[in-house]
Amino acid sequence: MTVESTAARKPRRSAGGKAGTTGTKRTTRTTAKKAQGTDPELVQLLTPEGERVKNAEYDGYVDGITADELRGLYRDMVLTRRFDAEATALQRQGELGLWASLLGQEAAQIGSGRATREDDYVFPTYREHGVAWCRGVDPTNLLGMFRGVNNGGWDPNGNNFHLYTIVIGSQALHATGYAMGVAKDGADSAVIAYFGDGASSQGDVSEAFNFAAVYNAPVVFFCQNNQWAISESNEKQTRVPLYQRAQGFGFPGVRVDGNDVLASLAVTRWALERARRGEGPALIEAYTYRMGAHTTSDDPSRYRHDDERAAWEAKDPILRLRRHLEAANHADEGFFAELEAESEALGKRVREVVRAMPDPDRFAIFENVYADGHALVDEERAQFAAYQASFADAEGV
Ligand SMILES: Cc1ncc(C[n+]2csc(CCOP(=O)(O)OP(=O)(O)O)c2C)c(N)n1
Ligand SMILES: [Mg+2]
Repeated sequence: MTVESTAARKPRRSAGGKAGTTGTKRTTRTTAKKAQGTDPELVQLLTPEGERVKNAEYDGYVDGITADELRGLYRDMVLTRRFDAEATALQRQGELGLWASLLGQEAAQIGSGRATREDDYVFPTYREHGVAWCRGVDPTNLLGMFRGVNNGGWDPNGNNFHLYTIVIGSQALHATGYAMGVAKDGADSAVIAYFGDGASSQGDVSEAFNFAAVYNAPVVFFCQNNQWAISESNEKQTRVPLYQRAQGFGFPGVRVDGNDVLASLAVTRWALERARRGEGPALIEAYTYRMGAHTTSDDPSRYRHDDERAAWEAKDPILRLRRHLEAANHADEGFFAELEAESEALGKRVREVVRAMPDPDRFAIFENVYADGHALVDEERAQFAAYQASFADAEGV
């Protein structure tokens, strides 16, 4: 594909960016304005109105996309959003201890997730429900940890989708190490590490960038810049646009419209393909917005204004693809109605499965700490057993 080879010769974007020179005065307001589609640094293929715009560098990665595939991306986003809403509701009903919603980030996740190949390996944070969906992890498996009934919920090697990682940024190192192993094996698969804007401040992420660059590891760093790290805004994380960080480490960085599923797909394909060809790491900054709270324990009204959310609502990732599908006559009412029914059925299944999840054995937490057991763990188990037995209604301990 010509565009691929052009992109390979000119892996760029981090070099020569302008916004870094704007210094420290970037405000949330200007940042939000830049993402309207007028930002020359932002790769966008679909405007918020659903209009397909040309991009000489990245069009080639999605040129052959069929109406069926576009409907598929739409379906992925709708079902992921529905699953996510259901999980939030389940937490409110006391069925989950916590939930980290992906609301607003569906395009970044579905676009990048659908760009991965089966043999690629994905290292997520705790919010990548859309990527999990693309990898074929049953969504109900994501809920066990949030209900507190297991420590993970799926076999990472089953779908090449690592367990959720709560320790911010640490998975960037895991992914880089894994990618170095892939290269040593001589395989042509790639690795992708997800993390957030806040994680970019972690030493682990900088260390991962450097190792990946120096060892030319086939890893794509996919940073979802959702503008917030709990209550900390972008301005507290970086003085340059995040994608420009890559330049200092010696690999390309691209800022993509993370609310544009087509652009997210194209840019991630570009990065994964060059990694597979042995051209090393790339950083993708998916510029998006966390529409909901950080988690169900958070109240964003305490640190951000409603008008900011409203501005991003106008750039909704699902709405823009719907507009595009409708304008191009790629989907009729029957398609949308069927999808609505499918969403309902998914919601029902999620509710039923969660409520039926068995409580874990209360001593399971002491298992798998050491392969051959350990005196300290034995002592703690005995202490815990004595504590449990001290309850008046204790039975079977
Ligand atoms: C090493 C570490 N420090 C702090 C935390 C607490 N913490 C949990 S989420 C979070 C913010 C992460 O923000 P970002 O990387 O932007 O990801 P987002 O939640 O926005 O997706 C923090 C500080 C943690 N889990 N791990
Ligand atoms: Mg964030």
